[in-house]
Amino acid sequence: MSEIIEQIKSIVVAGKHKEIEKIVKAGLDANIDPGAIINDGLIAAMDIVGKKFGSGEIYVPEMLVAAATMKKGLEIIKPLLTGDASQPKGTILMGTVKGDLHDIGKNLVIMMLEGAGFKVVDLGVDLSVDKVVEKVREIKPDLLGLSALLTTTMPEMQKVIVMIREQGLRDSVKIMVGGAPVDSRFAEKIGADGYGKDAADAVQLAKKLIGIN
Ligand code: B1M
Repeated sequence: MSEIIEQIKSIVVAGKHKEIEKIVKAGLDANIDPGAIINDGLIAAMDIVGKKFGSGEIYVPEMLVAAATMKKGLEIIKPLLTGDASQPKGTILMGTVKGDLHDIGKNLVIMMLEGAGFKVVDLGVDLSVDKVVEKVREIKPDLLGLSALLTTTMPEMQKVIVMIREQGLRDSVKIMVGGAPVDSRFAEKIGADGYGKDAADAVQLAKKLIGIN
C-alpha cells in the first residue's frame, strides 16, 4: 500500500503526468484512503518539489509540470470528495489574491468544502481587491476565503479586508484566510475571522464561522 503512495509521490515530483492517472486509480482500487493519497502522496510530493525549487535543484518549468501532474491526480479523486450540494449549507466565495497564481491548495480546499455540502463560487487567481469586493456585493456569500502562497502577496489579504470594511460590507460576510505563509497571528492582525491551516481545518472553520455543525 505504502509502495503505491511512494510511487504517486515520485511520479508527481518527476512531473510524469501521463502516469499519474493509472497509479492513483491503482491506489483507489487497492482501497487506499483518498485522504492518504492526497496528503501522503500528492501534497507530500509538492513539499518535495518546493524544497527542490528552494535549493535550486529544479526551476519553474519543472515546478509547473509537477503542479499539472498533481492537479491531474486530484481530479481523479475529486468525485469521491464532492458531495450533494442540492441543499447547500452556505455560500462561500474563494480566490487567490492579486499577484498570486498558486491555486492547487485553494482548489483542494474548495473540493473539501463542496464535499462538506457548501456551495462554493471559485473566483480564480490573481484577484484584484475591486473584483473581490464587487463579487461580495453581488453574490452576498456567508464566507469569503482568501488564499496566498507568496509572502509578497499576503498584504493583498489585508487590502481586501480594509476595502470590504470601507464599503460597509464587513458585517455581512465572514472572512477566512489560508496558504502556506499565512498563520493565525497574521489572520488576527489583518482582521480576518479565522485561519485555515489545511483543507480539513478550513472545513471545520467554515462550519464554525457560518454557525453550523
Ligand atoms: Co511557487 N512558490 N512560485 N509555483 N510554489 C512556492 C509557494 C515557494 C514556497 C517555493 C519555494 O521557494 N520553496 C515560493 C514562495 C516563497 C515565498 O513567498 N517566501 C514560490 C515562488 C517563489 C514562486 C515564483 C515567484 C517562482 C518564480 O517565478 N521565480 C512563482 C510566482 C508566481 C505567482 O504566483 N505570481 C511561482 C510559481 C509557481 C508555479 C506556477 C510553477 C506553481 C503553481 C501552480 C499552481 O498552483 N497552479 C508553483 C508551485 C507548485 C509551488 C509549490 C512547489 C507548491 C505549492 C502547492 O501547490 N502546494 C510551493 C512550495 C510549497 O508550498 N512547498 C511554491 C500543495 C498545496 C496543496 O498546498 O498551496 O500550501 P498549499 O495549500 C494548503 C494549505 O496552505 C491550505 O490548504 C491547502 C491544502 O492543505 N490553504 C488554505 C491554502 N489556501 C487556503 C485557503 C484557506 C484555508 C486553507 O482559506 C481561505
